[in-house]
Amino acid sequence: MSMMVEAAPGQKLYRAVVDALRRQIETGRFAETQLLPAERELCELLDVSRTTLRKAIADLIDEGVLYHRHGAGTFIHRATPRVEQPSSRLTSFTEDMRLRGLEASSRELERGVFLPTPEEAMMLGAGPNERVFRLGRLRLADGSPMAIERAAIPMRYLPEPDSVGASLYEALASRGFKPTRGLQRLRATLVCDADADLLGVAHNSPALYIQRIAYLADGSCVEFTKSWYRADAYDFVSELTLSPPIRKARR
Ligand code: 16G
Repeated sequence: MSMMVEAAPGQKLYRAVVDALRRQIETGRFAETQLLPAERELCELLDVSRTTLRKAIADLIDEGVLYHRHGAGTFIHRATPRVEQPSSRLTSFTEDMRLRGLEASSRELERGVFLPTPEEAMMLGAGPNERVFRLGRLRLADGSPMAIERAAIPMRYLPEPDSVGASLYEALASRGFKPTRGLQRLRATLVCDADADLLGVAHNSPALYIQRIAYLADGSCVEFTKSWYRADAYDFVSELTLSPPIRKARR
């Protein structure tokens, strides 16, 4: 099985290797192990030098297609599930993934009780001395990173931060504080390098930055969360309706 590559006129040979490897990955050639064959084997397959291959692999690592694990080799990122999310429903990540038949999991980045930042105090309508519970998580679907979420909850709703397990909304619901209304702001952004590494995407990749403020039925604010969703994994879908006709007031 050879994978001969030929550079197009004006194209550098290593870029032709990038294209050839990407095609092979997309068509699932190395899918079984997710481990890229050894350098020597690939050089033979592609009939290129080590230097050319290494340059191509470095580009694919930058693009987030491959990643290197020290001492173990070069791996292919698992295909990320693409998720369509109605932007008008107040659901939790765990519920959203369950509805799609995907298993939600998290890697915890931060958990603790802090004095609020001015932004948190303002968004939560909390006093400057009212402590907040902060939870930062990398959220995964079937093991693939989807989003980074940093939530702040006034302590009075979650006095025992350790009681939060896999789902923040479940923990709030079990104390009778499930949010019933939310406001969400969404904008495009580029991820910082540290977040790109967590999300398994190339540096400077685009992301959807979302701020959610969630309220209880009595109007008090229970959650302020900032999230960075992978742009290649999430579609936020909105339903549009005609607004009801404006009636002229009768005189
Ligand atoms: C969603 C919410 C987030 C909330 C989380 C709770 C968006 C953009 N964000 O991801 O604000 O904190 O769900 O999920 O939808 P959990 O109950 O699974 O922890």
